[in-house]
Amino acid sequence: MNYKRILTVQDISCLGQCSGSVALPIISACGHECCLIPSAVLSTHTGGFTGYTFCDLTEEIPKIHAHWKESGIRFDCIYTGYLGSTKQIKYVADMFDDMLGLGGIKIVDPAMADNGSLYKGFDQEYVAAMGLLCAEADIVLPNVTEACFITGMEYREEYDQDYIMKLVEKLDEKGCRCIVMTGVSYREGYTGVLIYEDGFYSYYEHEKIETGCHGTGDVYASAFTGALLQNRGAVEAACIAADYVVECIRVTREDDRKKAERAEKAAKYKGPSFATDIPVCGNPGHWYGVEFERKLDVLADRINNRR
Ligand code: PXL
Repeated sequence: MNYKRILTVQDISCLGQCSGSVALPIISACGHECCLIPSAVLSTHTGGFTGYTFCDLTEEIPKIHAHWKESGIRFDCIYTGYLGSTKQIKYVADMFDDMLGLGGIKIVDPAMADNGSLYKGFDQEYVAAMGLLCAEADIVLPNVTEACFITGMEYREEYDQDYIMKLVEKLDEKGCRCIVMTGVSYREGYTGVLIYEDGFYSYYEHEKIETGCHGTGDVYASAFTGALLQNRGAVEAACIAADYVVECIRVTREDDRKKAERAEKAAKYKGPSFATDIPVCGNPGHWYGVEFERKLDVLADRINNRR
């Protein structure tokens, strides 16, 4: 097993099972040290909640950077996700320049859009800056929407292989060297990951669970990073992460009915609090994220070749 020191820069959504809150446990489960610079602290993520709080931590980044530099800290990998402002992208680029050890890897998940739209709070200036950060990365992990924003290509709900190839070509022209594009779906019921590396394409298709979950892009990128730093190549790491995400969505969605039944029983329970058969709340309102914790053991076992 490798034991690498990975820095991730992304927000902490205090509730929402995304970004920093999933990167820490997933990368740790893959056997690495995971250091986190929170780009912002939000009460929840922005996808579906209203009235969330947002504490911008942009100006903390150069201070943390300076302290670490002074202390001689280096990382084996810097992996970035949701960044709170355009200025942060510049600060991250500065860290790319002088916080990586020899052979250190730069992974950028341009977490800014999905389903044809930008997340709340992002604009074209942010998109342009993110495009430049992607050009500096060793590996980028966009979904189809993000790839469209970065390249300026029109977003389509339905497409063929030519469209995806064109998208990859344009990302390549922008300077992206290794591309792991998620959510590439050529037929109903299936989706997959397209990997473009050293001029070669690979495609890993897997089941598409119709009611997807929020935050799966972050779960995917974290698992990919953890696997890659355990000496898996980009293609294998992409497959490991895809299988993990599918399993996580399956457990989150599969027993919605069972959860609703358990919650109903728990709500009706009138027995003593010391009883051993108190019904457990089923958590049926879990619409905001994916229950990635329930399959962490499977991911760790696969990374350790135990399964
Ligand atoms: O999952 C991406 C993400 C991360 N962080 C915040 C978000 C989102 C997506 O909506 O709002 C704060």
